[in-house]
Amino acid sequence: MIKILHLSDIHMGSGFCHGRINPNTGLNTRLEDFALALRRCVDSAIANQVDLVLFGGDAFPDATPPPYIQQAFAKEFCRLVEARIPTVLLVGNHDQHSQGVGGASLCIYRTLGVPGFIVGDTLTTHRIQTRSGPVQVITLPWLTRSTLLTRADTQGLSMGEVSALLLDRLRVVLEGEIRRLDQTIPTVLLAHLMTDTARYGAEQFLAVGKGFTVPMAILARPCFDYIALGHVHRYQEVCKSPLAIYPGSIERVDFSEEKEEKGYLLVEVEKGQATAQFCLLPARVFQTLSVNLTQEKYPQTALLAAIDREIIDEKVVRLIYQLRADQVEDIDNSLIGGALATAHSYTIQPELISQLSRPRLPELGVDSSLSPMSALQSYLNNREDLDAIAPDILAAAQGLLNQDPYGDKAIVAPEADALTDEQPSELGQIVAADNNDAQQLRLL
Ligand SMILES: [Mn+2]
Repeated sequence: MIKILHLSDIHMGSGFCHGRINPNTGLNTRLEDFALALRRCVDSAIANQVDLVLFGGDAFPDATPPPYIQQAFAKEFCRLVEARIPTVLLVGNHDQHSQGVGGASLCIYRTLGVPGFIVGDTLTTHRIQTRSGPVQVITLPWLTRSTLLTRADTQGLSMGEVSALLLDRLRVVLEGEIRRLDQTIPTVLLAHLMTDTARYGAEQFLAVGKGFTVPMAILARPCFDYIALGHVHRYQEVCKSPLAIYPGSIERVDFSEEKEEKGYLLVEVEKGQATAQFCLLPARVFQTLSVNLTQEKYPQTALLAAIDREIIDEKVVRLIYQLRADQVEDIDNSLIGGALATAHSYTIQPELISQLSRPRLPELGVDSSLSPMSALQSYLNNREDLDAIAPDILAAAQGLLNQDPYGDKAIVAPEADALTDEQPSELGQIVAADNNDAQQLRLL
């Protein structure tokens, strides 16, 4: 029996906007939170004397993290070298350069020849000798067009056709790996991907429009004893036989993960079966406070009372309150900030509610089967104030829709956190003037 610690989606260096500078270290507190979460995973691997650590990809927010963030990551993983625990680092979409091959930020471990460390940046089988015997790990990094296809293969094909071709190639290459497996020893597939059986999570929201999903049916082969997944940030089991699990991220990357539990997996694998135990990590708590003040006679008092009812100490707090235009003068922002001072960090988002707010456009209803472009056209037909820039908006939207998700230029809103965090998409910026409408568009 092989004992494995499986973790994923570390995203070290993300979400600095939710932290502050620690005066004792000069570091952003969110970097310290993420490093602590990783330290707890490594502590557990050592304390439980696991035979193998599998990391499911997305080490950093991008392929070129600054050295001090690389260092925070390496400092924890290197303890596994000292403990002589073999480790596989899989390359996720955040670890890849948008062009070229390979995991830029993780390849340093191969270059340095770190003993026991394997970097999974190609679809390959690794035979690993552990204290409890041999195990085979097939690494399947985030697939891009250039991983399995040549430029000539995809000439003139639509996005959908490229995805279908990529899946066909995946089937063939995976089959090749499977035929070469040693049937007598435990086998794990370690993959960074979106699968069709995954439920809603931050990365799936990001995946809208990117759309490359690998059907579980391709992966769920009886020769695999366990499928260790990465990419989706919410912990979930996506297949029972063979057992396939996303452990999720180890810390909350943004507010879309507010209600998710964070942790890692301890897995026991032997030929023909696997069992997994989810181990909770005490991640930083995120909390949204929503307060509607539009009916309040004393909005400031009501807002302070609403904050006072909550325990916000050491949490990342997002205060969203609605008020009428004539109430704006009643709110003293410094008092609100004072009331939130015990939070780890906070943001305040006032939302002005117009008393003359227009009803939603019936043609943009939720059942609508409109294409994104005709939905945008309907929206613009009802916004005379945007007439002058309507052609530009339509052209920009068409440009976004034409972007090839596997191509070199696919930089626009590649991830969900890009949409919800600091970098709004171009479309987001154009419609951001009217928040309700922006949300309506995004739902399309
Ligand atoms: Mn990912």
